Amino acid sequence: MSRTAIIGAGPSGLAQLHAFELARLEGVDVGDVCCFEKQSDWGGLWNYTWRTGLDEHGDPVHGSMYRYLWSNGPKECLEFADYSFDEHFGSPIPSFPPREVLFDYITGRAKKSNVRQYIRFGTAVRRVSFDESSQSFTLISESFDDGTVSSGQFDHVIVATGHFSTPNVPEYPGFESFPGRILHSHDFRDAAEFAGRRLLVLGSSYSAEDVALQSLKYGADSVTVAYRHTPMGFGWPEGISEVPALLRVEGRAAYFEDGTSREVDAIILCTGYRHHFPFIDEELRLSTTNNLYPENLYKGVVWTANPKLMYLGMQDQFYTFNMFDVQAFYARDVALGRIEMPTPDAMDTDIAHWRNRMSSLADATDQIDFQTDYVRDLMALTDYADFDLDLVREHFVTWEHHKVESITGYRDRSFTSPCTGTVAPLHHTPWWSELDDSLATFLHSSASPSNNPESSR
Ligand code: FAD
Ligand code: NA7
Repeated sequence: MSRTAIIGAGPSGLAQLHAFELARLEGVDVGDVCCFEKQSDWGGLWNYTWRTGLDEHGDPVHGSMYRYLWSNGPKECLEFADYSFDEHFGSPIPSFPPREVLFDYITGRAKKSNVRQYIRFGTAVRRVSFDESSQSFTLISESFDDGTVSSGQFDHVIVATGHFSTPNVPEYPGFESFPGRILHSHDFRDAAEFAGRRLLVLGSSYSAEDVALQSLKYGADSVTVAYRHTPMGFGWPEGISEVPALLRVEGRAAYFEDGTSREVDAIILCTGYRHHFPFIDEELRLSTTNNLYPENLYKGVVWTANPKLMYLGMQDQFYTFNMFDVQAFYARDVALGRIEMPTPDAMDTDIAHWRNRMSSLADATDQIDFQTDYVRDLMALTDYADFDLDLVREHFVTWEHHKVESITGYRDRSFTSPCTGTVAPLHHTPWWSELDDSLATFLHSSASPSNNPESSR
């Protein structure tokens, strides 16, 4: 019997389990499928933790999400083609749900397909190696329950451990004597902590944007955002301003490239994350920056030097859950031998084609088109349920325009489902004045609570 290991039970790992389970229900012999998850529950980053630093076992905390986090893209752009929001919640819900609502949705499908039985929780993978003679992987894992270390042989390994958990932490002159708190966005948990404070945020991408807005929303006195290369350039509400790169801090004073300086009370490094897989042997280990088409992954999934090893969700992401789904279908079909791998040269040529195109992308619309075409390519190679991909592409472009029109108001817009055609209702309270991010408040008066008995937490 063939054996497949999936590492991680976040959205990508759950997509993989779901894909195998669908094939099994169709009567396909999928062999033995085993998922290793180091946390005690599923959902990956969407499984919120208050912890920072080390977890209860002394392992690095995986979670990077914080209280009051609301989806930063329309939910219609990530909807599972085979499990709609309407099916899960029983009636239409607004387009930008808070974290708890998306957690409920992701895990609702996993409950429906009954894949929890395949997951070993509280089990961290410590090493993955490949033996040429047996053509199999040895996977060493540690169970947190009793501290036992186990070794298992697998024909295929699918890495779904995410890449937004190991922070990239730069240092600037003066940090060592700064008389306030310095933290990375990975450790940011509650914007209310910074009420009344003058914040300095480094970075000019999604985390910088959201941490700045959240902090002001929950009472920060002011937020200065320092960009390294390009400002985000949104029409910020009063209290947020952008300045060029930080040079150094002296006491509380932060000095910037344009010669200006400001006193600040705390510094939040929204400086991105590192792809970090210390548990994988070097010749099998993906090493990449955060980009839309990492090197050495054929179809963005298959490790070219050894196609029995696959990685999910390693790209920078416009698309998320539905892209992970299509990747999971592709990985499953490779593992089942339904898709034949081309020669190494042909794989390299295909990767080069995508990476050449990536290097000429001029703006966000080009990037959205690029990832749309990537998802389209994989959809054509799998039997993942059809959905209106062109509409999703259009939604992403519209969403980008909405952000330019109003960075505090873009979440108050409504989109149409590419799966069901449902038009989302508007949330009862504008996002900028909605301080409560609970599932109960969100569903109240915009939709009735889930009528799916499987969906409640
Ligand atoms: P993860 O969610 O990171 O899950 C990986 C899993 O692997 C975890 O459960 C982890 O415990 C497990 N794991 C790791 N190492 C091991 C090991 N050695 N052994 C066993 N298990 C292991 N996306 C959106 O679509 N909308 C958003 O609004 C959004 N907001 C975001 C906000 C933040 C702050 C961050 C950091 C990301 C956000 N994302 C958002 C993107 C996010 O990457 C995806 O939504 C999604 O969580 C990725 O799923 P994943 O399964 O690939 O990885
Ligand atoms: P990203 O999107 O990878 O962005 C990282 C940002 O950090 C980016 O603006 C970088 O600047 C900046 N950066 C990196 N190193 C430095 C240093 N040394 N100094 C200053 N600025 C730096 O990560 P995010 O956390 O924003 O987003 C990741 C996910 O979390 C995403 O999916 C969201 O949905 C939530 P640059 O642009 O290169 O000048």
